[in-house]
Amino acid sequence: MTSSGAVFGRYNVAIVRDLADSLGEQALRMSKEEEQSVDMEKARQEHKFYTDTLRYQLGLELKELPAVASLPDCVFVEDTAVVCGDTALVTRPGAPSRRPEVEATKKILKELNFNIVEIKDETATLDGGDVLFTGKEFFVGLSKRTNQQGAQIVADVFKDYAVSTVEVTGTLHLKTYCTMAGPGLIAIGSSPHAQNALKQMQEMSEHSYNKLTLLDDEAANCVYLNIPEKGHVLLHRTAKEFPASAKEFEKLKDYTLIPVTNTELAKVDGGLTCCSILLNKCT
Ligand code: M3B
Repeated sequence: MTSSGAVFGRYNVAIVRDLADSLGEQALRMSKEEEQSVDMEKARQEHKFYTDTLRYQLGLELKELPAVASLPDCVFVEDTAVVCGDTALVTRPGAPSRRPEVEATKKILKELNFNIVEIKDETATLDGGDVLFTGKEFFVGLSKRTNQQGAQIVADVFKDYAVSTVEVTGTLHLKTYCTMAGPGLIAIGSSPHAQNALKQMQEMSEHSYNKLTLLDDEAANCVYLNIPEKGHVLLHRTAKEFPASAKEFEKLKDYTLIPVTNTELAKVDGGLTCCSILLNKCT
């Protein structure tokens, strides 16, 4: 468990995973209708910028897992584990095709000496993209991918924290339109679906949060880190992709803002948080 003095967003290790060549053709997509084809070369460039940023600009040690062709969604490691303090809960993804993805994550987390908890309950489903840790408590989205039993396991494992559930509508995962943009600062999209999720969280919480409302739901999926010597750092979607939301980010004081383009993985419902599991490894 995190000691109470832990700095929110302080990470020194990131687990990431290569893109599978099969992603473009086979990755799961929420809406099959307006199917846009993924430019795989561009997707790789964008992913490289993301991992280079974590490694070279922010100084994290990267643990890079190889892709597996039979796992088209494997780049989205966030969904495979929930890590808090020295405990790692390996998930049971809601999409059966994604379940084998957790093996590689489990192995690396074991090597990193985390206490591993696995889900034995075969009725439980849990995707990491539905688990929001605010620093003070957890919110777990009940979605197409995560169910009540899955949320209950989060509560059983991370006993030091309150765990509340949120009905997720209109999208795949809770974190599609809601993440932490800083200590006590919730980034939230402005769609009725996102606002409804926020309302549920506020009603259930004993804590009060500040909020950063973004015009575009997708822009609310951002990655906050607190890096020694740098302080607040935020990876967020670019002004080219979401101009109005980028203007909001630019108002944040005392932040190192890093715009990150994510046009290609977005076509298969991937956001910025999806592509890493951030860890604080005390050695
Ligand atoms: C997305 C998986 C896409 C699979 C992540 C959270 C927020 C914007 N085709 N997984 N964790 N979703 O995304």
